[in-house]
Amino acid sequence: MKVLILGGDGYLGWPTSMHFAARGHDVMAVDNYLRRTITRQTDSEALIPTPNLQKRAEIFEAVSGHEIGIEIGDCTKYRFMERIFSEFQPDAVVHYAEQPSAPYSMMGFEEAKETLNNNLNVTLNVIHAVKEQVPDCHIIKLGTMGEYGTPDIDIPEGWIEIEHNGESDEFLFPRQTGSLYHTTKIMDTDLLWFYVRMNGLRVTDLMQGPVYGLSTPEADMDDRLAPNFHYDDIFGTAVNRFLTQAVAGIPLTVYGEGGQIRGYLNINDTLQCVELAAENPVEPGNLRILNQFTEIFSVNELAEQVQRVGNDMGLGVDVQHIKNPRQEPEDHRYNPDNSGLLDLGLEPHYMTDEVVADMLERLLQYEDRIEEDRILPRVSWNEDTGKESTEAIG
Ligand code: USQ
Repeated sequence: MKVLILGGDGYLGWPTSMHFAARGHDVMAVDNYLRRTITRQTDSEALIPTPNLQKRAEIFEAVSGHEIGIEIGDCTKYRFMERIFSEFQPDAVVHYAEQPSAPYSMMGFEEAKETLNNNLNVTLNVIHAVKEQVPDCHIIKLGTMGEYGTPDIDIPEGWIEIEHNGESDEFLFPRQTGSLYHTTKIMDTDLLWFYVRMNGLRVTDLMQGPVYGLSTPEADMDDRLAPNFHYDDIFGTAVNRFLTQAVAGIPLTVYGEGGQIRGYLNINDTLQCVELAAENPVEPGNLRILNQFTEIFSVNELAEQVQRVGNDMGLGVDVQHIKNPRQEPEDHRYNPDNSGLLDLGLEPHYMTDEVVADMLERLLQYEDRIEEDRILPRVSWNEDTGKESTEAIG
């Protein structure tokens, strides 16, 4: 397959590019380093230094023999996207080219506007470039489990049958998120669904939960091929943050009561899921929605596991509940379906104690690089409570 990866420099985009290339696909990775720019501006750079995309591709080719084509450019510019699609003629495009941080999107007006403009413009450009240049190309879009919010009913994979006045029909599941970033993903889904109906595009929208991990078979071939691993409050996700905090001897930062439940997955399972989606394209005129996670944990359960494994390794891990900087339910129902990807053949990598211990061991190598002032929340959903957000509450 010819696979175009948009956002190829990202935490998931780079490992995905290597994964497809290592399996013999013809890969082109595109990025404009937006995440690197924002992480510099917000003092949130990745833990492990990573060379630029061109250099990573050279290193990967030297160690694996597989080539990855690189284009540096802005996917919000339609002429650039039109050229890439027309020259490369992809069979599948994997669209990761979005501002991925919920806290960043909640910092203020400029960050909200940047998130909205970037995410929606890239999605619209992908849709039009496919429609006009390669109408048969399968669009694989990374959405988020956060699109559904935490409703008091079971969460299906995208669609719900609704009965009204004695009739019934199928609709997109009602969605209500907890951040502007997550809201842009709902808007993406609506845009894609519109063009699927109007133009018969083929689209898979992957509703992904928070991802953890820093090791994949290809990334492990050379330290310089590591994913962009973030542990700060803006770009780091819960598990990666807790692991880093355990290594740095900082109490694990559970926000509020810690009863927030999400569906998590190992970075290796993201790679499998995207590959399974690409290998099993939907027919034209279909929007397939798959929930992409393998295990469900509360924040408290994650903290307890990292603490237990860390203590077994002699790290002396504490857990601290701090005031939640976000507006989100801390005690709620969560029962999402995730059978679609398992039916396609996903073989999950579960978060066993051994997996946690391996990640801690790996992070110990970078202990000296951890900057403690990036750990406590610097962004609050509610400006008035921002200053209080770092207070310990228990
Ligand atoms: N949390 C803590 N302590 C921390 C960090 C997070 O208690 O130090 C809590 C959060 O309040 C939240 C949960 O852990 O309840 C998950 O937070 P997260 O930062 O791991 O994930 P989130 O901000 O929701 O976003 C991440 C990715 C995003 C992706 C999303 C999937 O950054 O790109 O879309 O996970 S999901 O959460 O299912 O919407």
